[in-house]
Amino acid sequence: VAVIDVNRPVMEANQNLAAKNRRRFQAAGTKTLNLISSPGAGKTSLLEKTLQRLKGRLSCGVVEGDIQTSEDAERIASVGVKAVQIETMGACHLDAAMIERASQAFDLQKLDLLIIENVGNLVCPVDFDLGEDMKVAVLSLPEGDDKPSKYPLLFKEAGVLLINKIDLQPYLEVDLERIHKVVQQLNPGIKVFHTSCKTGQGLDDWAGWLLDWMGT
Ligand SMILES: Nc1nc2c(ncn2[C@@H]2O[C@H](COP(=O)(O)OP(=O)(O)OP(=O)(O)O)[C@@H](O)[C@H]2O)c(=O)[nH]1
Ligand SMILES: [Mg+2]
Repeated sequence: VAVIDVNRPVMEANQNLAAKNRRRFQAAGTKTLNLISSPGAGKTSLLEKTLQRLKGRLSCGVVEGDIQTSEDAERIASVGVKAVQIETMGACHLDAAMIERASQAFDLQKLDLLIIENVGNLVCPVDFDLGEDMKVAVLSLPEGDDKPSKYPLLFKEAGVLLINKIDLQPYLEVDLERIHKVVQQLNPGIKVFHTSCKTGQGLDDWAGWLLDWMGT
């Protein structure tokens, strides 16, 4: 019996386009991040806070991915950073072709850092390389301490994990030690920050680490 893997051609095409994006970004000297989390973990909030801290240090641009609406791009624009919205109209992740198109809106030669906020989803976005330099995972405390073991791939592939909404810890029965233990097992090299967009905890440390990573 011949079994046809219908996923393979799609993934190969994406991989080729991602490689093309990566070459274009590298040639222009633009570093890229792919921000991934469940819906509502705080990606856009973290972006707003991070971009405020990078102001005057780096020239940044943002690509926003959502199933519908341009609300997130408007939030980013209101902190004074150019943002392009992709509405996937049902697709649960961004792909390299979408990024190729959206990134045409930027003059990459003048851009130090392009941050891509993926569609809120802990699973599908991880499978689609966009041509980024690094994946940044966000896990918010209310999601529970079992998420890294139940959805391991993102935590394996990310260079950084932001454990967000840390201000809610007193109200939740979440075992933070368990999150750290599982994440370390999955990915010993990962850098982890505790962050809160409410209290500001961890945001200076994260932004400082990012500036170091950028080589500034
Ligand atoms: N208490 C608390 N609330 C937060 C924090 N960060 C974000 N929020 C709230 O969480 C909600 C979702 O935040 P967003 O930044 O929109 O989350 P997102 O991951 O961008 O959401 P999608 O783009 O829809 O996937 C908002 O009501 C934020 O105000 C935090 O650190 N602490
Ligand atoms: Mg968002």
